[in-house]
Amino acid sequence: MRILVLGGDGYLGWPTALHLSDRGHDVAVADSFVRRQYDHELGVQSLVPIEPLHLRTRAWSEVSGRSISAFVGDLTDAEFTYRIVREFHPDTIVHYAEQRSAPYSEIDRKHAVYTQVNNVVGTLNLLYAIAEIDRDIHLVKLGTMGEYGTPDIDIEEGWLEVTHKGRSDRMLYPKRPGSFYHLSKVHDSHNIEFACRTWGLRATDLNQGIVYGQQTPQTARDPRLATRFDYDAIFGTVLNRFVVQAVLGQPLTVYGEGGQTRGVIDIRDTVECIRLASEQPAAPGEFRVFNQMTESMSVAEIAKVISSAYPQPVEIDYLDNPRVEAGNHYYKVVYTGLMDLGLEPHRLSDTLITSLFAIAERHKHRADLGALRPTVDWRRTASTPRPGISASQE
Ligand code: USQ
Repeated sequence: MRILVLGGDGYLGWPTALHLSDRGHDVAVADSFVRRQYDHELGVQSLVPIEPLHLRTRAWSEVSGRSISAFVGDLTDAEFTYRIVREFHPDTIVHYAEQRSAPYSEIDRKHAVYTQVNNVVGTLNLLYAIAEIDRDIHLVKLGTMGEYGTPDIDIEEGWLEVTHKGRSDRMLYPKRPGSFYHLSKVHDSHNIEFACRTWGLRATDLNQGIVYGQQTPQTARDPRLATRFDYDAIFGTVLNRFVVQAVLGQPLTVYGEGGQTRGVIDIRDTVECIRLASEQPAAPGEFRVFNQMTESMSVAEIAKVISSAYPQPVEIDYLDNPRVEAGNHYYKVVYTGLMDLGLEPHRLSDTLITSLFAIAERHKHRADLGALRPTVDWRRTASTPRPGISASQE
């Protein structure tokens, strides 16, 4: 199968491209390198060093004998988007090419506007490109569990059967997201569903939970194939951050009392979910939704798991929550769709945590302690992400 991975230079896009290539697919990646620019903007870097894309693809062909071609450009540039779809002519497009940090989108007006324009317009250009070039292309789009928020009822897989005043309908599950970033994915989901209904496109929307881990069997084959490991308060996600904080001898930063519960997933399962969804596509006209997570845990539980797995004593700091989110809430999610396609989940285990500690230990000299504390406050309309660094992007 020919698969085009958009955002193929990122934390998950790169390992996904390798996994699909390893499984015999013809893979191309497209990326604008904006993720690397956010590092410059915020004055941070991935804990694990990463190679430029052209060296990554060269290393992969040396190691595997397989080639991955690369396109450089931005999906908000419609001409670029049409060109890559026409030139590579994929069977499947895996779409990771979005600004994916909630805190980044909450820095100030500029970052909120940037996030929504970048994500929504990029996806809209892509939908038009598919509709005009080949409606049979299957779109596999990365959404987020955060689209749902934390409703006081069970979370279904994308759709909800509603009975209201004696009548029933199958409706998109109501969304109550918790940041302008998460909202951008809600808008995408609605646009994609509309495109499926109107133009007969086939799409899978993957509502992914918080990813943890840094290695897949393919990235582990050569240090030049490594993917990012973010630990800063803007792009680092909770479990990976706690691992790095423990290794640095810093307190784990639990926001609020840590009762907020989220779906989580191992990076090795992420790449496998993409393969399964690609190889078993949605039907023409179908907007298929899967909840891409393998277990749920509260932030306090994650902190406990990390602190008990680490051999030295670990302190936990309960900080005033900079976000606006429910602290203690009901959380029950259906996530059977991907298992029905064949996913065999890796649950969070001591082995994985120990190997993450080892990765963090190896690179801890690259860490910047000043990047650990949260600086973006949801209640304010303008935050300074790093003292001394003024964020500017539009
Ligand atoms: N949190 C802490 N301490 C920290 C960092 C985070 O308590 O040091 C808490 C947050 O308040 C939040 C939870 O941990 O309740 C998750 O935060 P996160 O930064 O790990 O993840 P989030 O902002 O939700 O975003 C990440 C990815 C995003 C993806 C999302 C999946 O960056 O792209 O969509 O996870 S989900 O969380 O299911 O929406």
